[in-house]
Amino acid sequence: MASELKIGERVLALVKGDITQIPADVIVNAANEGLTGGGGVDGAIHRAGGPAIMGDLQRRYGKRRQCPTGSAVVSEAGDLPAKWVIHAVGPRWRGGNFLEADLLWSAYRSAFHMADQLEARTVTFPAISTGIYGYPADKAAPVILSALKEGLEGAEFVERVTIVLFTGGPLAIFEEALEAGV
Ligand code: AR6
Repeated sequence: MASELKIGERVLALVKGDITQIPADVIVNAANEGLTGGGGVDGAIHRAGGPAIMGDLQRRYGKRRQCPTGSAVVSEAGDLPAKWVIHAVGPRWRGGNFLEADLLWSAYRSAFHMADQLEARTVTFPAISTGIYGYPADKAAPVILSALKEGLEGAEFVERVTIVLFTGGPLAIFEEALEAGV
């Protein structure tokens, strides 16, 4: 099964693991619109990174901060093995007729663009929206892979993007989608 796609000198890779344990210039978080922290990967990132992340979000974006679905913001990474965390907000799955694919695409493209502007060379992404927000992994995988492929094709700095899947099921689904062609 394919776990890497080469795009010229650049690479889109899939790995199984805990995103908080993998060093990268930028770690992308699956956040909510209020940037309040929460469960899933968001909880894990704030726990592992420590209070510096929330403190920095507060400083940059204020108490009433809002990050609309499909967009992203940046903070420092605290104790995580990264320079920055980019907090991207994916859509809740509502059956597929509520622009979910467009919003998921936009969350990935916004986060990617921000990482490239920060001159990141390595970026890790979780499978945004596919946990608490209920987006089926088999429907999310082609959207996510093509958004990141397009990002890599136009990148100035980003050389390696890794999608970190927490469990084996989603990893197999992403591998299959990569194999099927992006
Ligand atoms: N490393 C990598 N992936 C992980 C990790 C981890 N440590 N932990 C979970 N995942 P979710 P969402 C996977 O629910 O669906 C929060 O409360 C998980 O298995 O984290 O976008 C936010 O504050 C799944 O495949 O994010 C929002 O309110 C994927 O990460 C809401 O959840 C995304 O699952 C966002 O929901």
